[in-house]
Amino acid sequence: MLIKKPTDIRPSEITPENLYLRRREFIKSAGSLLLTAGAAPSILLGRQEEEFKALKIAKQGEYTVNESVTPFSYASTTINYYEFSMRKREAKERASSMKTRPWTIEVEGDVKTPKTLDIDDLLRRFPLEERIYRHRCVEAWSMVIPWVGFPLREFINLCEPTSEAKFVQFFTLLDRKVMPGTRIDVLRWPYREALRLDEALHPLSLMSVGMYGRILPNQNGAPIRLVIPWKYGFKSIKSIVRARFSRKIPPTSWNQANAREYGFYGNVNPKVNHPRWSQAEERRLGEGGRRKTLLFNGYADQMEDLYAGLDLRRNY
Ligand SMILES: Nc1nc2c(c(=O)[nH]1)N[C@H]1C(S)=C(S)[C@@H](COP(=O)(O)O)O[C@H]1N2
Ligand SMILES: [Mo]
Repeated sequence: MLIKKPTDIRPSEITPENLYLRRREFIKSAGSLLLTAGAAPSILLGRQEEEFKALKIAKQGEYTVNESVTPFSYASTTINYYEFSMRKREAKERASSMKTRPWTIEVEGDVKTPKTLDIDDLLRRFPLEERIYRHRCVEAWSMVIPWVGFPLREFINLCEPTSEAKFVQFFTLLDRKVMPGTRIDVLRWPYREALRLDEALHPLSLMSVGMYGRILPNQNGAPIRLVIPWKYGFKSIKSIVRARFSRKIPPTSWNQANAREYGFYGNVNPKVNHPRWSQAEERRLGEGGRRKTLLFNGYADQMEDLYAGLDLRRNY
């Protein structure tokens, strides 16, 4: 158990009660605001977000959904990052001590030549776009998040996979000193996730470096993470340090932990329930009531023939 020393508490965490309540009011009204592409999401930001550096966004990306953006206060706190803790608030607090520079990604396996990519080189190479995507956790909550990043396919092309490569597997940083959650073997560490190469090359697949116009908070996967909007959140692996290309289907942490509950695909599907709960509905954070969950999280039109002929019930 980690005890917080008074010196670890940042001034931004000390919020007078009345300020906190007014903030809640503000969030409520901001939550009902509909953002269209190009609108500055700054109205959704409060004092605590200003600590995250603003990013230069070159363009508004495609596939932006026309739904109310979830306030940053939800997106930055309703998180999952088991390396730090299985409890959301604790994970957020502990993640603040992760160092995100220097940061490199090792590229290996079925590639022309293995190489090491530096995050700052990637940021210089690829213009950043903003894409407002639906985000659906397997736990049946959802949000709408303005991500900042570049197409995953640009990253894949830079890696130069061989023509034999059929899958790409990603790994998260494993630093046991700052990640006390890894002392418990709930998952196989380092956290690993994988996609079929054609899924990774799909134009919806995003490599994200920021959200709400700013760099990613550590708890959301800084400095670089996947965002695969038609899949459950667990596929969107955080704080990536390695990409491995292969011919054979690679292991993934959740599937290794419980194959009956978490398949390789993790595609959002209201008709395929989790063995312990229904996936037919979801709670959109900041909204009352529940929404019907949509096939492929509402991106079915973009899936075209990606899964043609695949039995989605068996391949969950
Ligand atoms: N390395 C790592 N990546 C991870 C997780 C994790 O525990 N560790 N949790 C996953 C799960 S279950 C979800 S729902 C999403 C949540 O992304 P968010 O916290 O930015 O909302 O991150 C995914 N990526
Ligand atoms: Mo999740």
